[in-house]
Amino acid sequence: MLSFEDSPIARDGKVLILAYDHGLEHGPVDFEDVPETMDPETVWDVATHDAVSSLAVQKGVAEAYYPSYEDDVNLLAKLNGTSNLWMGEPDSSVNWSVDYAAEVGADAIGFTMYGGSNNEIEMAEEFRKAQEAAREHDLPVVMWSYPRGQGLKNDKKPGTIAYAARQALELGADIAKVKYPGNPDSMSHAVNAAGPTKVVMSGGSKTSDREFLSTVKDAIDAGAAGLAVGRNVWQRENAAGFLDGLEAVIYEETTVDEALSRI
Ligand code: FBP
Repeated sequence: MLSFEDSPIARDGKVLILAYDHGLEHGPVDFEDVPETMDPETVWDVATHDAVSSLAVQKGVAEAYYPSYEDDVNLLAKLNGTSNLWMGEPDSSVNWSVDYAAEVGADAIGFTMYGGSNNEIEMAEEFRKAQEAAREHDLPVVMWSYPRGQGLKNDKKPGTIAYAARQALELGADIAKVKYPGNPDSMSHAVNAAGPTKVVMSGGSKTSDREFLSTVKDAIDAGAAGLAVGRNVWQRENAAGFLDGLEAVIYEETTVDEALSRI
């Protein structure tokens, strides 16, 4: 099994996953702030920044663009995903197999798990197939570990986030992508709960430069291995500059003021 440190999606033991599966998960509305981001090429170009250790996309976007970027971008194949048009209990269809993702050139796979959903059992069984196939291809496995569903009132409660991180370890993910639980102590608890599974903070909707960098800094100081972020990067006009700031906070562990000065 490939160790996390040796995997192509890690840089100095840290990760910055740029997420761009929003066209499926949320729809084109997410591209309205910076209309050029409707064109996937704009975000693939952003992903060539040194700070980005992989780009997470769905199958169609990978097929259409990865061949032109294979030398400059590490591909994280987001295997499952659902549109926002779906109104049922949280669920996610598996849209490509690990074998096919490997054929396209994936360096890692990503899989959403909605713990607590009425569909959790089926999702865990689908994850099992993907995780075991990923092991055969030596591809790291990133779980978008998002407890949600009719039984969960608050999906950012510290205990829920720690459970999400632990669920990722128990089911065999190498990296757990979790929502920030609101403070460093709770993030640290989630990191401890995940044991050898690395924990990364999920981005969320766009906030100010300082607020976002401060939260990332808190998460890193609490032991997170990095960040999986979409809107907080490519919904900024100066996405490359903001990545300079994130690079400072994540890989160099600078202060927020120093990171802000790099933007
Ligand atoms: P953001 O940083 O923009 O939140 O992206 C991370 C991500 O997990 C995406 O991969 C995904 O499309 C989106 O968030 C899902 O958001 P949610 O399900 O919370 O609406």
